[in-house]
Amino acid sequence: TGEQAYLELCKMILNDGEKKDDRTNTGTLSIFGHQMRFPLGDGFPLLTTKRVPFRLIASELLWFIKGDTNIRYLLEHNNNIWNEWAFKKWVESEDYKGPDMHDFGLRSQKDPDFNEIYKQQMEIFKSKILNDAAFAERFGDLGSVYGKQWRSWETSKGDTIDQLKTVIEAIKNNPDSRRHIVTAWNPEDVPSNMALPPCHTMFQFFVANGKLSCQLYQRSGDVFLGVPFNIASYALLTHLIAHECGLQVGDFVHTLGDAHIYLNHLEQIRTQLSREAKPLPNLKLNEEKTSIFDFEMEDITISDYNPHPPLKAPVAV
Ligand code: UFP
Repeated sequence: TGEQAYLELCKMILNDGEKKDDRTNTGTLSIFGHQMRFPLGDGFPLLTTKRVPFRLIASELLWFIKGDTNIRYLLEHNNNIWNEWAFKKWVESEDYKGPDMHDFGLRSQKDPDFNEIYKQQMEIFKSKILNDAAFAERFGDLGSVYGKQWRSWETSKGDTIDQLKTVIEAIKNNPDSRRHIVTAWNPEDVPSNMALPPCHTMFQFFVANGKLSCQLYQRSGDVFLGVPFNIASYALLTHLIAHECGLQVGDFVHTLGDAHIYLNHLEQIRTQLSREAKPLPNLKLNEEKTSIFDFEMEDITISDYNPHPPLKAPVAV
């Protein structure tokens, strides 16, 4: 089935991965330089060997596509995946008057009492973002993340470039071009103090036989937790752009730099590998919408998704 390429990557890392220290002090098994290919015509590549939360992937992608960098949109869609990054700015600011939150990521995993206090503060933070526009403006914005680089890349002259709109127009008007590229890696914005330098660094489109393909270069991939999201996200992006351009879908090609499994994910990966993959689900997009910039969650539907149960694992922070 269509997720075989992913399962083979997992096996390869378990067999040949080199033990390596990493920024998070968790330790990984890693390989360097790997490519997977997902023919999107065979079904939508949302893994079936464990449940992957498609709604979170779709609302995050729509957030990027809109060029939005404020977590308010995500919270309105019940999506909490970027909360910690904004929360950090708040608790480190003058405005924050609550209990000490230094190192909240590590401490909340290790200390159950602290975890309760942390969760309370996070709930306060979320409700302020949702209910107070001025607060959201100040503390909900993550700055130079994907939405900004895709839709309003800042030039040295002080104006902005809409890479996503430009690439879509080029696919329509000059499909054979070999320059259909969007880059999120902006060296000027990647000083060592940036919270999370972009993992998906650049992507390119290719048109042949009326089909649109996409290749992503991902510099670093957490193969158990991150990569299943990344595959589905770029597959969805490819479908959306093909839809707007009147093309069928070709392949999603996923190229990874450091492809790693964290040492505290090994058990979960083995469980997943013991499961039998099921048929891939199908994606349906609202035919009445033409521009991807007008898409909302209700315009995107996944059907026939009958995965194995979810598998939980700690996120390395
Ligand atoms: N990571 C992913 N996919 C993502 C994302 C993060 O796999 O979309 F945002 C993982 C890769 C790595 C960690 O394990 O997060 C980032 O750490 P580093 O910047 O040290 O590579």
